[in-house]
Amino acid sequence: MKVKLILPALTEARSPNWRPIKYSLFPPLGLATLAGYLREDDDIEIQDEHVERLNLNDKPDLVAIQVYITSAYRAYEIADHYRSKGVHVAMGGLHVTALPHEAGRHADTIFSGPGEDTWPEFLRDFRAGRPKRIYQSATRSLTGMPMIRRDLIKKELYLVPNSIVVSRGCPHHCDFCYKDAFYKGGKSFYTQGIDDALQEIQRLPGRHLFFLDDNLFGNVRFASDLFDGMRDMGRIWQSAGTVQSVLNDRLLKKAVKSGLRSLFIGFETLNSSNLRNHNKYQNLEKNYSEAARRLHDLGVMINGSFVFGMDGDDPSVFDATAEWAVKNGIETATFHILTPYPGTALYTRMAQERRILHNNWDLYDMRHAVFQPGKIDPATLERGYWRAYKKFYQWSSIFKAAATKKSFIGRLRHLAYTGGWKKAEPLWGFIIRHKQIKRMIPALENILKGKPGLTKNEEVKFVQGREKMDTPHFELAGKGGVGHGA
Ligand code: B12
Ligand code: SF4
Repeated sequence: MKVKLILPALTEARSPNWRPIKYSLFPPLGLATLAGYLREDDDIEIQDEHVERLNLNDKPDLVAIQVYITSAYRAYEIADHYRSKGVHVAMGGLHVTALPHEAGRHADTIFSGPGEDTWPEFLRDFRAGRPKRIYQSATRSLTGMPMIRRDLIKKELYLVPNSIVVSRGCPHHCDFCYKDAFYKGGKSFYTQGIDDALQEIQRLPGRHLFFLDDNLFGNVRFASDLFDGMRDMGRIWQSAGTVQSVLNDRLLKKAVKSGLRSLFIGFETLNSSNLRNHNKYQNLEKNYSEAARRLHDLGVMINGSFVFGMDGDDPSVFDATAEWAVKNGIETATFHILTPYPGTALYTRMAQERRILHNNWDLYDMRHAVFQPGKIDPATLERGYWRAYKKFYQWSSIFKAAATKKSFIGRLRHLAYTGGWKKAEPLWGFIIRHKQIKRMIPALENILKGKPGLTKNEEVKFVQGREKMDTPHFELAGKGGVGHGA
């Protein structure tokens, strides 16, 4: 059977002349996971429009499309194209789960929720010639999953080919998060077996890993066993976590010993009434500065995530947030405009209050105000969002933030990382266009590596681990890299 798996891109990532580096970071892990359920003799192709031009002239037996909100219209265009040729089109992912009726108009089969239970069931039905219209995920488990078909990924097109997820979902319930809507009807937080997770890690070449888990630290026991198991692997890794998880000193130290070097943290807002309004109770009364300090003391860089436009925000929020991030030596910041994704509690509330401005999904990209904010008007919100970025990434701020680092090497690392990341977009564009991205991996990996802030004893052990890692086995594979998620 000939099967084509497609990850469509949003408009800005399709331009042959200009693609922001963030679209060349991660391969389509979800589709490679689904490919694992196909047979060895199936003819499978994965195409990711973020990094390659799609070939739409073929006629496979089955096309499966992953749909995010910002690529929904493009996904529908591709689906309509294949259906007009008589190809069976299956669609799934976050946006399909949120709006099954909308997606259903463009597909023969739609999937709600994660695909590990429904996709194999569909494949059996499809091969037997009786595929259903809708498959709803209910049984959630990562046990006994087939191997992810990483061999189908064009690794040379990505800066972070070693992305990995060892859990799904998160134990929290922030009202703006896609999570509760996506996992409705079953478990909303579950992990792989620890041995399976460690084996998956061991199979990955190179030294650098990026865990894309929503909250890698969400199950303390699992995380603790995972970090123990990774301790002597000599890896360098990045992931996402909460402020709460960082304040768990023991777990954090274990993470650092196992190679944590950069963490994406959902600070979201410095205003506690905002936290309450959005169900982000896990951040309440947590000392953000203390969390940042602990990470920096241990040599871990921070990508701080902040959301603008919550009801408690007034026009001072943009400067105040950027200044806080600089003062606390945050290396990279990701600012977002609050975006009510359909299916979330936030969307329902905003719709009831008649505050949704439009449903043009292209603009639901966290850079546009698509709802009426409380104390600011939408235009001010958008302008303030860009101003915060400008303020945070101007050289004077970068130097100021770097100056908070205790050692000279720490300051240098900050400058190299932040400067290289945001100030070099044109260079990244050139590198992507000339398909040279994998040449950048070792340089970036070196910056990321840094020096963990451990005690003398801990450091001796760490260096021993690193020496083990610097064997030809790892160097030959030579993959790895650096980067941050959405
Ligand atoms: C990595 C990542 C990216 C990467 C790359 C995406 C990629 N290559 O897949 C980059 C940096 C490019 C990116 C960009 C953006 N991202 Co992003 N990203 C993620 C992240 C962190 C991980 C995705 C992942 O790999 N998950 C692990 C795999 C195993 O799961 P999966 O992909 O969901 O696939 C499973 C199911 O969805 C399902 N499934 C999916 N497709 C299909 C199809 C069929 C037929 C079937 C049966 C099943 C099925 O089965 C799979 C196995 O269970 C998620 C958060 C998250 N945890 O998912 C955010 C997330 C997907 N991103 C998000 C957003 C908003 C964006 C941006 C708009 C941000 C921005 N302002 O630029 C852009 C635009 C993306 C686009 N193209 O439209 C939102 C999506 C919201 C929504 N409702 O769609 C998320 C959920 C983050 C969040 N919490 O808000 N992102
Ligand atoms: S902590 Fe993060 S992943 Fe978990 S529900 Fe909140 S926003 Fe979503």
